[in-house]
Amino acid sequence: MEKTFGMIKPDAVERNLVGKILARIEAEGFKLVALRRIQMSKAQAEGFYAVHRQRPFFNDLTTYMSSGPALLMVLERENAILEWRNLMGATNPKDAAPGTLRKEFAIDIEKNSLHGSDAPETAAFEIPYFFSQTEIIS
Ligand code: IDP
Ligand code: MG
Repeated sequence: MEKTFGMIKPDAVERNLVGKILARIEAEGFKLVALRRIQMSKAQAEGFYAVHRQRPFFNDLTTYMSSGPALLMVLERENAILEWRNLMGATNPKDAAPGTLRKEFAIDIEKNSLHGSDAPETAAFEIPYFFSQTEIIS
């Protein structure tokens, strides 16, 4: 069983989409092994997205991510990292395949409703960025 880090971003929490998204996650065979609702600080968002520091969208992205509450999740299933990326769909909802969560819910390339780790090394950074070992219960 593999674990990945996921988020329901502020744009989706604000539009009351949490229940619909969690239902879909469970229906697709993921187990929610950790869950928390927070509003991250700008500094926390900057640390989380440090890999994107040089990108032109970094300041807007970290402002948006700290603008309201988000849901933090650790998801577990076989091949969780790839399967969660597949369920989310492409970063830009215009490119997201039918049936993906971003196709259904995302507003635009920035406010794209969901986050997911993109590789094992990323999950290994992102999970402990927000969760302690005792909060993750398989
Ligand atoms: P990902 O979330 O699909 O892994 P990344 O390239 O890692 O996509 O980008 C992180 C986040 O930054 C995206 O989910 C989105 O919110 C935002 N983002 C990515 N590219 C752009 C862009 O070109 N303009 C504005 N925001 C962007
Ligand atoms: Mg990414």
